[in-house]
Amino acid sequence: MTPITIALSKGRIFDETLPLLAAAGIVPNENPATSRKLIIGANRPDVRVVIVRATDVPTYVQYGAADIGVAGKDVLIEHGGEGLYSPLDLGIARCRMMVAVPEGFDYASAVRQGARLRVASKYIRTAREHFAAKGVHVDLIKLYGSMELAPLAGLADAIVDLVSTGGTLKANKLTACEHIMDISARLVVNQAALKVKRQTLQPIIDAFAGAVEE
Ligand code: PRT
Ligand code: MG
Repeated sequence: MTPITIALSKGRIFDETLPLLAAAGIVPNENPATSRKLIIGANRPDVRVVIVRATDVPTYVQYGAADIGVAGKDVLIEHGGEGLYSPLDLGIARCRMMVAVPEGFDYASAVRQGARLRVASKYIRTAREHFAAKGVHVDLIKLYGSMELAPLAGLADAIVDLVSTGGTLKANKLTACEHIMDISARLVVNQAALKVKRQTLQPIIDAFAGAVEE
């Protein structure tokens, strides 16, 4: 039996991947939400799950420290996808990448007037491509979290962030003014592992694909 390693982040990615794993006959022994373990065994002795930060999933898979993983499209775009095969949109952890500004800020007219906007985001690559395609002049400021604070504290005019219910924007008196893209999580596979461990990996990929289609 070839052992395989699956990289997941705790929280919504882990929770929403559980039914897909179950379809492949894989049941993790513990939930990282309650366990502090970073390596979790499963009902199948040949399978282990490593718990990493969401942004680190593509890196673990790229270098072969994990054979497969689940990562948001947002994370994959910022990573660049080198060495990764990404065969499946899993349709989980859905949200939208949006531009947001303080309530009352007239984004459309600022853009029309060719104003240079300061935009804070964790998603610099996505933001750069979006504004370049629209011909909007921006200075991008890299943040690692709590983007919603940036306009309130005077750090930026706008943010690029993920929006799900819209509750976080609302609570901070921000409003979404532009849709950049829909986001969902993808299966990522190490390209070399797919060749060497195909007998073990392909049935898992197929089971995920079947579960997604339902
Ligand atoms: O939380 P941590 O800093 O450890 O890492 P992370 O935020 O990268 O991980 P996690 O588990 O929060 O997100 C993992 C993946 O879930 C992301 O890469 C996205 O692909 C996806 N996802 C889906 C989301 C959301 N929905 C989401 N709503 N990721 C983050 N959010 C955040 C958003 O950034 C904002 O702060 O939730 C807030 C907005 O939510 P609403 O419901 O108030 O609009
Ligand atoms: Mg988070």
